[in-house]
Amino acid sequence: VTTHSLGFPRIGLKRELKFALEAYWKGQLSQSALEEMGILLRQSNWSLQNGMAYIPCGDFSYYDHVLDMSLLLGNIPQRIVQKGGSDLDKYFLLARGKTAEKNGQTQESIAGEMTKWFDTNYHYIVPEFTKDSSFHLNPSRLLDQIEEAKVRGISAKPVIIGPVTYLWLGKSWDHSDKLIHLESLLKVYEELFALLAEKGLEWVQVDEPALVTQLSSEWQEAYERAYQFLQNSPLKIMITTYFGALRDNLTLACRLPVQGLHVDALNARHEIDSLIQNLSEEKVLSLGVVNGRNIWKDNLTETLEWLEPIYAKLQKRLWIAPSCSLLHVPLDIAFETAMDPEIVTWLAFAVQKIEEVAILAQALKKGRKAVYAQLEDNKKAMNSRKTSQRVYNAAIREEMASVTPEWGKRLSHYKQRAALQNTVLHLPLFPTTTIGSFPQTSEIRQVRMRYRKGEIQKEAYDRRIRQEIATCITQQESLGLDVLVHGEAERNDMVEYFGEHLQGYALSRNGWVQSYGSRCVKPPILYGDVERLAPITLEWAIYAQSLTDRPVKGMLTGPVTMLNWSFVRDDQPRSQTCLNLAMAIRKEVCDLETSGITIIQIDEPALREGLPLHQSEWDTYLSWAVNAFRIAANGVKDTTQIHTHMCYSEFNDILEAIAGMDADVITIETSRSNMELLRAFERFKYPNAIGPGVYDIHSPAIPSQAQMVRLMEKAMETLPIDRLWVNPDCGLKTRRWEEVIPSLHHMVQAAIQLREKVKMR
Ligand code: THG
Ligand code: ZN
Repeated sequence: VTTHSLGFPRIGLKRELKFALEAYWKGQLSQSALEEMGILLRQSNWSLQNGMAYIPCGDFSYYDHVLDMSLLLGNIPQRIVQKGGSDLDKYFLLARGKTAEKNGQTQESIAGEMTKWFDTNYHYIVPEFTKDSSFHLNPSRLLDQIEEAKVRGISAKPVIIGPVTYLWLGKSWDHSDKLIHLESLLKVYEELFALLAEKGLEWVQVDEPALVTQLSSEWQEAYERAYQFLQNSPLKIMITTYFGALRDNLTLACRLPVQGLHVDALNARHEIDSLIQNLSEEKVLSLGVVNGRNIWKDNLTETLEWLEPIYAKLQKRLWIAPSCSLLHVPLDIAFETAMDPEIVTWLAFAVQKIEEVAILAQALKKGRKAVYAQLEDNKKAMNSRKTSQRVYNAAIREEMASVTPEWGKRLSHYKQRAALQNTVLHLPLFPTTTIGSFPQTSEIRQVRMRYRKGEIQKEAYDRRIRQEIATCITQQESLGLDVLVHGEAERNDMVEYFGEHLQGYALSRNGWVQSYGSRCVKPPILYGDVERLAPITLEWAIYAQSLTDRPVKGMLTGPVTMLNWSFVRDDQPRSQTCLNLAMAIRKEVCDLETSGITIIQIDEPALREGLPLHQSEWDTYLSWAVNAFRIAANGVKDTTQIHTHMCYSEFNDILEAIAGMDADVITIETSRSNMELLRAFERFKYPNAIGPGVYDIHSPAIPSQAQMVRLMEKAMETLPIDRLWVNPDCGLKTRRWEEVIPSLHHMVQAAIQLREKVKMR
């Protein structure tokens, strides 16, 4: 049995790459020093994967591996090429853009679009195509890394994205058919494979995860064409699929004239028998047996029970690996010295997952006895997790069993509620608000960090946060906003923040996972039944409300987002974990209401990205996800106004579910799409109130009053004015006060102007 790894985290244990990149961008680090860091990280990654027979090469990236692929294929948009500069300059320009003043106010960014990598929390830069796209091989980066590996004696397996998936991931700017480019792309791949073979390489890993999605016959046929074209490749091709089962593409995948096929043996476990039958005798089958996306230890004995007969059948033809690239998990559990030691024994990060693959291979080759001690340790860990008092909470289980459909229903219909809320809230037409967070100064970040390290006492910390809340409220009052927020100075990442305050969650110190470019998240680990032991946000909300007569929104993260942005338990269905989270949040919602908070916002930015890859599973997911939101939100009186917030556009296909959430107000990201998104809401006849973002917070530009009036007038064409709110399109924590104050001033003035205009009509 041959072992391999599909890809490895590249950010570094202490996020070395992040800091090097950010210093380089600021001009504080030279290009050669940045590249020196790249060499160190690759070297370290290769040695950490040393137990594998084939080690990935080319999976390292300075920003994003899809962007690397665009460079490799010479697919750089003209607007970037025109700017000139080195390859690295162009690379970062396409990744991050550069905002340029135009006519003194509006700014133009030339960055590529970013979107989610399948159903993960990783974002890639979208390849761009037009009917005139052309490609050429630009292999120096990859070849350099291969040379580097060779010098170090690494048995490298280059990793690239396959031609069909590369096209599938991209966007056609002129709506021309992307598949017209297949032939010209294939010539570049052919040329690349010839070069790789010259380097003496044996295998190339060609990622084709699009094979786990629902493909039209055109795309299926593209697969046939692509690999028939490449079938005389001088090196062996391992097509890798992950994140799902092959389903309708199973026989297609087996038929492709390549030397190996990798499948996700967790998501496609039920297909493996059929794969073995369909795959011809000379082909290698690589099974992704260790979950590359979650952080639980694999049950090695169970996996072996299943794998041993397969090995007996396939012998040399069997390879094993993690299910996907380990990019989606943190690097090494060994450094989590502050975590509950019992929970640590249940976890495997990237380094440990490689070890697991190695142990499985040993057991297959030499018998379980050869790894007796490791298997016994693993059994102990499995048993500890299964029986731990930390996982089961009888009271919570009982409560969950008592949930009835009533819990998910408001008392009255939206129209009645809206009327009742008016009598309590007295909001003007076009009420103005923000999404929740205000700028996080480095000073306030430091205060949080020092409090966490025990360098600041609770009293001093509370005083400092209160001071920040007071400043934030004063600012909003003087700006004239109608519905205020406390500003979230006490929060780092929202999901991490709520994770820290809920029983059933463990937090890592160093569990960084790349989200995009130099940006990382530390997903909290939901290991057991979740319980809210004490109110979480109440104290801050009450304090903020005590400072003003205007309503202050309570600010919570919804159950679906908590689920999708955490590492969650795999011992029960996700739907049940989501419901469990919903009940904890519901308690917070009810406490806020009881304490006099009249508007409560429950954010669900991750609702859409949690959609299963296969459309046939959408309805089931949306049904339990929406239900969980409703359980969290709907324990309130009619007079309490529930808001929700979502970013990342493309709501068109899930509008029914969004309406099903029945929030009184939804604030969404629309400013960049110039309100296009609202058409969908109009077509669908979305029944409740909407705050279409009029201020693009992702840009440092200060939007003008006129610009925002224009956007709102566009919104008024499609939606009734008494159901429109005026707000930015996302939270303001990444912006600076100097940007936020004039922008919000313009926004409030825009609302005032709109009210005047309506009065005149
Ligand atoms: N929280 C979580 N997941 C997310 C988002 C989030 N996924 C999608 C989207 N938002 C990703 N966006 C970002 C934006 C900024 C950062 C990370 C993800 C970021 N991170 C800090 C960094 O890398 O320096 C670290 C933050 C920290 O100290 O905790 O800036 O909002 N869970
Ligand atoms: Zn947002």
